[in-house]
Amino acid sequence: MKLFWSPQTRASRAVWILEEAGVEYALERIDIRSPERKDSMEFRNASPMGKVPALIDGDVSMSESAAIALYVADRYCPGTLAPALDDASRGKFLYWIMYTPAVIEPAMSETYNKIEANHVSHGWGDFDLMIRTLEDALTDRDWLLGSSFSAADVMVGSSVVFLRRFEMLPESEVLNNYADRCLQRPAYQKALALDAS
Ligand SMILES: N[C@@H](CCC(=O)N[C@@H](CS)C(=O)NCC(=O)O)C(=O)O
Repeated sequence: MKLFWSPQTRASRAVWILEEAGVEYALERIDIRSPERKDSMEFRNASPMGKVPALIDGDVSMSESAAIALYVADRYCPGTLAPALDDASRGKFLYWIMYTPAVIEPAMSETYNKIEANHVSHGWGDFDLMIRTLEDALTDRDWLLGSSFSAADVMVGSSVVFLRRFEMLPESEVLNNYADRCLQRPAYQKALALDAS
C-alpha cells in the first residue's frame, strides 16, 4: 500500500486510520507547498484534484480522507473499526464518517472566512448547530458509536483537534475531553509525530 502524504495536512487522518488498522504501508511525500511541484501520473490517477491524502492498494486507487478511512476500516478491520454491513450501528457510523466533509469543514470555513451563515439553505447548517450536534452525540459516551472506537472517530476526532488548534473550539468539556481521548491513541500520536518530522 502506498499513501501520498504531506505533513500537517488532512493526510494525517489517513496515517491515523492505517495505524489503527495495523497494516503495512509506504509513504510518498507530496510537496504541496512547492510552486515547482510536478505530480506523477500515479498520484493524479489516485487524486484527480492533486490533493492529499491519496492511497494506492493493489488495483485500488483513491483519494478523499473520509473515503480512505471508510475503505481501510471496511477492507481491513470490519466489525471493529467499521460496523458490519448488517449491524444496526452502521447507519450512525456512515452519518459520522460523512459529518466531517459534509458539515464540519464547510461550517468551519464559513465561520473562519466570516461568510454569512444560512442554516436553512446551507447543507451544513451553521457553526453553532454543527458544534451542538457533536456535543449531544458525545455527551456521556467516549466515542461516537458508544464505547467502541471506529473510523468515524478518526474523521470527527481529527476535526475537533483541528478546531481546537485553530482556536475555534468553544468552551466545551465534552468536546475537549473527546479531543484529549483521541490524542491519547498511539495511532494518532504516530500520525502527529510524522507531521512533526
Ligand atoms: N476533501 C479532501 C481535502 C483534501 C485537501 O484539501 N488536501 C489539501 C491539504 S490539507 C491539499 O492537498 N492541498 C494541495 C492542493 O490542493 O494542491 C479530503 O478530505 O481528503
